[in-house]
Amino acid sequence: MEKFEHEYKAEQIQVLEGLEAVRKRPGMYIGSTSVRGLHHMVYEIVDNSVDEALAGYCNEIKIVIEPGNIVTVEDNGRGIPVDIHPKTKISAAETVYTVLHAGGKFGGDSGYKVSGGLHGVGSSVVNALSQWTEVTIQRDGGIFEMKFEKGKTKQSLTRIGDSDKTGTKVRFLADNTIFETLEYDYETLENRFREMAFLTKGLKISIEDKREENIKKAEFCYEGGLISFVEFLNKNKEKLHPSPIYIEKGGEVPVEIAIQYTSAYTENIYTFVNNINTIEGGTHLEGFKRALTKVFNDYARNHNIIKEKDPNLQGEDIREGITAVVSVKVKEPQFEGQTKTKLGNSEVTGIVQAMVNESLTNFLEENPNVAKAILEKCISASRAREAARKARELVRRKSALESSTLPGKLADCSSKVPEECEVYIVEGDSAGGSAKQGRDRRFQAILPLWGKMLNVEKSRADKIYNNDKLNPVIIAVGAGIGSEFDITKIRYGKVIIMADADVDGAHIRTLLLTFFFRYMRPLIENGNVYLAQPPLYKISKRGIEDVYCYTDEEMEEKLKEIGREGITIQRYKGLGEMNPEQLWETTMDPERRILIKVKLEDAIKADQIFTILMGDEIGPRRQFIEENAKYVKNLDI
Ligand code: TSJ
Repeated sequence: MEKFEHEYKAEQIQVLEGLEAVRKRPGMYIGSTSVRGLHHMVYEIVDNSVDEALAGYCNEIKIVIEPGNIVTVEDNGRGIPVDIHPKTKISAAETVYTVLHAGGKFGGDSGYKVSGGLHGVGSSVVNALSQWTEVTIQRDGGIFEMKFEKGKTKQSLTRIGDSDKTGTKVRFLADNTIFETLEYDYETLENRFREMAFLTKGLKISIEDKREENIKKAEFCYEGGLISFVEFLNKNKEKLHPSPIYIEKGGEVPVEIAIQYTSAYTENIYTFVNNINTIEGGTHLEGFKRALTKVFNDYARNHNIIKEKDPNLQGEDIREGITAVVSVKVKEPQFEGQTKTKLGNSEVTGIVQAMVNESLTNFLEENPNVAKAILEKCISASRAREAARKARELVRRKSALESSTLPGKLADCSSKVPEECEVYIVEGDSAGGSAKQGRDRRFQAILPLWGKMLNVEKSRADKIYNNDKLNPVIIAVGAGIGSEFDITKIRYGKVIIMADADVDGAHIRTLLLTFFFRYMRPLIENGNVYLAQPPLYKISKRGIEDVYCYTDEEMEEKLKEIGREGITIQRYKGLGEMNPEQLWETTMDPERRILIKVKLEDAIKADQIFTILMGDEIGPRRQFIEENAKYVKNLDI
């Protein structure tokens, strides 16, 4: 008996030490303590319910955000087991919630746990990083409840009533001493849950945001799974074949893929591992691309669509206009890359490749009309690529002869050392003029943008290259575009987009981000792209220096400090309203300015928004413009 108690204490101490470690270094467990990490808390809890759904015992998950940023997640699964562990005298439920990495120990494991996926964390981490948590479980005819504060048990599992239902409900408030903000972004959550519903066929996920008087809510359930996902992504596009191609295969590494081609010129391939969006791609994407190239080339040759003497179609020709979702399940995923969203498991390449080779070949043989429609597009892409290459060679030869090739509007800097040089891409001539006068010309170059906005999605590389708005950007950056982009040739270490904080400014930002994402992705991955942040307000008062405010909140704070007596407030509607000195002081001086480094996720978001913005449908476009102010704010996070 003595020994028994001793063991009990030792385990308890271990638990407390474990969760204390989580609170000491939260970033190591949840990725970051920014709003990204905050959202991760919700995903972590929801993933437990998704696992229950994958195991086949749950078909509904409800998420509610209450005033005060309290989150509730509820499912109709079996309920976390409540039986008491004979050795620890603690219920299975409490163990799951207090012991690091305790998930999945109780059988019923789907094998490909999404929970703990990205950062290898579990519900105990959420417990440790919450001010408080309440867990309610219905099973075995009863309702059970347990409570925690900052990871410490305040009430062990207690039976509080009877119930003939089953399910698990978790209600928690994230810890404001850990996270920089507790303010969830409804849209981010909504998008993630839509995505999860697409990835788990038949699972109903609802979200409700009750924080403001006007309640936002959405409900997602897709019987078509990935097919519905691709149809959703292609909603505003012209399709080359009526329904998505769907292929799947079970086994050690289950693979599920849906593909549909459109008349667009870009490729949209989304990849997931254990339901986590691998935005940096990886071995599964590699396998998919290789198989796609091989299958279409083989088909084209076997059916004499390309002749013996003709060269093979290239991968990029075959991916022009493709929309695809690739979802794989991997037991021990290795995540690499800048944001740990790149699959590293090398065995996955061959598995996906073999599966796509076989299934897609069969599909094309059985659907010759679809094969024909896609291959026509590939061949025309290949011809356009060839024509573009010739056009570029002409340009290059010309530029080798003429010595001055930089765009006329570019006011270059005197330094030629890329690491210390910056180029500001500025919308509008008047702002461009102020920027030229206000800059430090030793290391700051200014490129004013003018001309017609180009729809990147609806244009091929040759058109992009010759577009009057984008060509100067390409030449100024100096490293080419697309597969020929060479990061070692960039002329500036920082490429800074400077646009107004209004709808037009957001438009130009979105265009440029989409362009960089599509045609100079390494520039974003390498962290060379920035957004300048001009102030929104200037507060002037006699006897003190002018105070610039970059957000509404900052302005409120500053007004509290300064008081409202004898002040004038100027609201800047655009960069053009600032004189050169003001622009330098507030937005360009490295000592004082605020620069936001663009992350790959920001660019992806811009790219998705771009499709809506440039799509032919009026509805989504108006909606975008209405929600736009918010998007600009989100980018700042
Ligand atoms: F872990 C948690 F607290 F974060 C949490 C778990 C939160 C939420 C909202 C749901 C869940 C959860 C867990 N839902 N469903 C389950 N299922 C189990 O834990 C479970 C149930 C039965 C059996 C069994 O073998 O009988 C096994 C497991 C893992």
